[in-house]
Amino acid sequence: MAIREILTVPDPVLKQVSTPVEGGVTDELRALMDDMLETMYDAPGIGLAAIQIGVPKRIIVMDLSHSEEKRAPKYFVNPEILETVEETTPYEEGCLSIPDVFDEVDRPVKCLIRYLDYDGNQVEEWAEGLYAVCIQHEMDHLEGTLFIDHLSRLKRQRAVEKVKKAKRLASKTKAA
Ligand code: GNR
Ligand code: NI
Repeated sequence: MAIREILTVPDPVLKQVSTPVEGGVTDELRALMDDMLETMYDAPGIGLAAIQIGVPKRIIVMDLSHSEEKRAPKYFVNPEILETVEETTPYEEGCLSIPDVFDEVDRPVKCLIRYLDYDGNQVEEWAEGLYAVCIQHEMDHLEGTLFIDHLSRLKRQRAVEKVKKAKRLASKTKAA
């Protein structure tokens, strides 16, 4: 397993639409998912889409357990949202690709999802609560959409400038 670099805005790779995995869940794909999970835990975050480490494939990992002792990793290959309910609710979101930026996004409170799991079995289930928020955030990544794309243009520009500035400062510190 290996920790990979997480891409941050304004990296254009994050805008790419990811393509479906073909040929099912292979050992090679599981190795990639293991790396994604390790990268996510290290960050730390509760979800990660493959595009965030520069791999434009429709793969997501997640762990909502918030506990290092009782880890509960979830893996999603070729996930689809089949249905959403009409009711929406705001949740304060963050993103590992937009460090230190948080804002409220309105999303449907429940969604029905279908995906292949780590063993390649097809799963269909309703997601709700934080699970629903996170899977919709990650599914957006597969379409090249970030949570700041749901905000006003001003807020989006401010967010990108904040990350750019932090990167400039970090590179200066390293050079000095
Ligand atoms: O770690 C993360 N936390 C989070 C909080 C609220 C809503 C969504 C998320 S996902 C994020 C990790 C990430 O960037 N996944 O793409
Ligand atoms: Ni994200």
